[in-house]
Amino acid sequence: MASEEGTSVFDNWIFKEYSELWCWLGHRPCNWSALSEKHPSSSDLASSKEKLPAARFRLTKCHRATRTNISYRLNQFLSTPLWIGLNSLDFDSGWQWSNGNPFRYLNWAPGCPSSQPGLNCAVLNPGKGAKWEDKACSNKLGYICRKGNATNLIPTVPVNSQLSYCSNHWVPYAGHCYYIERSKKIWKEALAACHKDGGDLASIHNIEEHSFVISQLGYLPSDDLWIGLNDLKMHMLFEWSDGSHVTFTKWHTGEPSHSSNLQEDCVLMKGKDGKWTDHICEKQYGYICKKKASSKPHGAPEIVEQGCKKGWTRYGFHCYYVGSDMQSFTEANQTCKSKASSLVTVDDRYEHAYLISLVGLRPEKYFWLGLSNTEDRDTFRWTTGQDVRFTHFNVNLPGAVLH
Ligand SMILES: [Ca+2]
Ligand SMILES: [Ca+2]
Repeated sequence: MASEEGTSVFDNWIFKEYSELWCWLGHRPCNWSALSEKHPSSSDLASSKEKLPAARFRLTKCHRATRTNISYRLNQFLSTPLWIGLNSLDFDSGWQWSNGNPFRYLNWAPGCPSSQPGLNCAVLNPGKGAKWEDKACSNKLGYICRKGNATNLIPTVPVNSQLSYCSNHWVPYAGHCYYIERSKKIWKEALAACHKDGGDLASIHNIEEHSFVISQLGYLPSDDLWIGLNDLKMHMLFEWSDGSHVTFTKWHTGEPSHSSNLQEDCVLMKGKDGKWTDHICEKQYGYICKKKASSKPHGAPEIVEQGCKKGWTRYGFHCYYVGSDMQSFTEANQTCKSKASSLVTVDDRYEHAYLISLVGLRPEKYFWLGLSNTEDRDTFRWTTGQDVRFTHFNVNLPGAVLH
């Protein structure tokens, strides 16, 4: 943070995150509560957990300075823009923080970010109420570093090793159930519909959950679907409707656009990558609901489990069992045989999706299928001998048959 001019005073100031400004005068640190000019109910803000960045600073504990001389110093020494971690250097995405934190709070200066190309990095401009502006990244400017523990922002995803159950149209993943509803509703009615079904509009907490939603729920590139993210309560601060922490964001290029003439307070998932965009809540779209999974099967799955032994689950005409001990392919094959079954075959993408829902909850990373080329190096066969009609090999695999 060193600056050529005014170093002695400038160096005595430290920005702490975005919510508080600390000053050092003599040997005494002074804590200033951050208030926003825009919000009249400043006492509420000051007491809330989510303090807004400082547009004005209120002196609380510093005995050696007055508001006037602090304002004077701020203007005098902190009037040059300073780089912060916000950037749009990934041209396929919207603005993001360089440390991977979710971009959920917006504090742009009026007219920013501009539509002009090439302005891909953000500065905090103390001369303009500490608001953010977009600038060409090649500018040489001062900067603010942030040190410390960001782990409180890393999601604590409960590892649910128990199988979880979802009824009817809900699809299970990691202890929750999800479904896409394409009947169009305004955001609030979509939320009410999810509530009525015992859930909430979907919240998405990490890249894995996001991938699950766009790959396993029947999500289409043509979809425009409401999710739970919104900034209805506090403008420019995005929250999940289910009250969970915002740990992850996946914005489209140029989003959130926070257009000032249109009140865009609700978030849609759209496009082939399912990225997010803030949009007008009163427009009608489909939506995604999410709820906690049950640890016990509901009525319907119990019926379909009929005909399977305890610990096995049923899909279509077959029963499935996921072994939890680590075995070689040959051992696993033997284990299945000893249970009067065979290593699994995958007939189609639906069965494939079912298997993902079975193993998605498990701590183990890899599971043997019944597919191998142990008999003939050039041909993959199912151990059951049935025809291979569906494969889902990873890119450039299988290596053995590529000569
Ligand atoms: Ca908004
Ligand atoms: Ca928008």
